[in-house]
Amino acid sequence: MDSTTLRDRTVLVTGGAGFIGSHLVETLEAHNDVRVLDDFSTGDRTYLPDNVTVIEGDVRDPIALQEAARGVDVIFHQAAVVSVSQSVDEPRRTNRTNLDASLLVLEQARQEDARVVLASSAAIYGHPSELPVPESAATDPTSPYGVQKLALDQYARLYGELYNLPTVALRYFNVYGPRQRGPYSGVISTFLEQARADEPITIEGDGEQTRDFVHVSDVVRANLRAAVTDDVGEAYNIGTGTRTSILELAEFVRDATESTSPIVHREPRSGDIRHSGADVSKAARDLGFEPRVGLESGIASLADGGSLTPVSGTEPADSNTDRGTYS
Ligand code: UD2
Repeated sequence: MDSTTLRDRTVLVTGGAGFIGSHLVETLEAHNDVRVLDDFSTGDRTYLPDNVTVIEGDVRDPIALQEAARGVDVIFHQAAVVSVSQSVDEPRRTNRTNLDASLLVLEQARQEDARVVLASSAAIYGHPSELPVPESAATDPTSPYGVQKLALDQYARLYGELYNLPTVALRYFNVYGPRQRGPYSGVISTFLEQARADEPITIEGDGEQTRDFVHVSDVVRANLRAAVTDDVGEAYNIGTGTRTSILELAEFVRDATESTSPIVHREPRSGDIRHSGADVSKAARDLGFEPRVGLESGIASLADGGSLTPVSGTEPADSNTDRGTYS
């Protein structure tokens, strides 16, 4: 199966001006009629190519959603409040965006007879009961954000079973890449900023905790595959299968930036997940998903200015090397 078969379709990307959404839009727009629904609360208009149709609005607004989704073939539902701590502070408000709006998206897709690819999360596993964690593992979220994503993930499956709606939920692990910024942007962008500013790199706890860091270009590829797979009604882990400790990560960032920033340790984050890593065999089998960007080269390319094209050596020979195109 070839993901470039997603051509000549009308597609909607909710949260299309955000970190992951905007990369997806950039890739889709080469061959498809792309619409973006975004309220620009965290997204950025400058990320959007000129030829996409922008509907400025809130994904919780049924009227805006109806307008954006009219006649589409596929909806990529990326809009969310991604901050775990915000969900702890405001469970009801974040539930409205992360869950109520997702139900609206699923309902709208029923109206339009459209496929839906939804952004789920590794957060649904909480402290994983096994490593690498397969999709069949116990789910035990430790935050409202995790509960909201778990409900979204389950609704996606249920809409397939009850209403025959083709859905695919992608359980993202720790996504990183260009355009990730802001206070909730994740450890890689924090470390890069610290190293560039010659400030200490701040490790929370002993740094032995591990994560599965996946480059946004690989996440885009997974979305494209999900848009064409016959294996609908399923959820897939989207990571790399490789775990990296935060200490190792700090060293990668120092090397990539040629920084002499010292590494300092702070109090561990309360409730931090100790280890997280994806079993990606189901995505490999059903979606033909294969992560291509290794962490060291991904960080090197970010340190280098964050070109969208994965750095050389990470692309197999058959890949499309157009800037911003992830085949
Ligand atoms: C990720 C997701 C989050 C949710 C969660 C589910 C990101 C950005 N966040 O949170 O949305 O899905 O997984 O479990 O992908 N750290 C430091 N120093 C810093 C910042 C972080 O040591 O300055 C540590 C932090 O304590 C943690 C690790 O780095 O152990 C990763 O932190 P994160 O905020 O990037 O991502 P995570 O896994 O908590």
